[in-house]
Amino acid sequence: MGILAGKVALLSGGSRGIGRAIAEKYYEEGAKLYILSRHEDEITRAAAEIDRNKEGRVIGLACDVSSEEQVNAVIDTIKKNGDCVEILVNCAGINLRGPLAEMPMENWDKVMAVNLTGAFLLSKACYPMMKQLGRGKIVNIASLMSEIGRPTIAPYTASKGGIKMFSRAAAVEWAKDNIQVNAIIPGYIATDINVSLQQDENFNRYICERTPAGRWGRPDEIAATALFLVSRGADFITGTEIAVDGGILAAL
Ligand code: GCO
Repeated sequence: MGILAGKVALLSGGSRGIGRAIAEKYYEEGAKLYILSRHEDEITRAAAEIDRNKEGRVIGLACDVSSEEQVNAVIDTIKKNGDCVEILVNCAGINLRGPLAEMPMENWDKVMAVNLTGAFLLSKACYPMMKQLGRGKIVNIASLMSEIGRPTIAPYTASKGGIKMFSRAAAVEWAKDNIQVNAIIPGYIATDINVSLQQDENFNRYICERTPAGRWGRPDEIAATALFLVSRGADFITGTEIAVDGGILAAL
């Protein structure tokens, strides 16, 4: 039996990339999963693929995490199923790149809404269940951009700086409820969000040269840390960040 058997986990951004890898890892460890994405067919397909043993242990729900109404609808569904979320992974993230001087306000608002407001809404919505249960774990996916800047991604960088501090704020407020809140700082990971960067020869070379490990990271390497953070061994870890980045932060 896996270490998450009997536990219910809710993951935003669960259909692709890092969120998908974490969902697969938690599934292997026996959790019942609710995974979210804005796109209905994508999330239904992902749920069916993750639920390899066809146990009905993965439920895909369409949800725009920046909508309080849609987040509350997800929580209602979970409660109607008689489930209680013990683990929340805030992974939904978008990046709209472009020079700051020309950045449309719409792009700023969208990135903030998904990357930052989404984590706030989901955390707030899950809190009563965790409090009632007497324990909970929240893992927020931050970024190198929680620590450093890079041109052309100002909204993303601001949102990821924000998620780090939101994570700490929730951690100190909910520690008394036995809820641990931490963030992971992924380095450059080979996922859909970074396809254009990997295809850009110069950028790709830059990343491989600047990352001491000499390569892009894999989503399953983030998932391994996301599993540790929700395990019993991490019960006294809260309000902190773990970089899984091949050493790039140490080197920059
Ligand atoms: C970028 C990327 C980011 C990073 C990631 C690093 O443009 O730099 O889009 O998504 O890959 O956040 O931690």
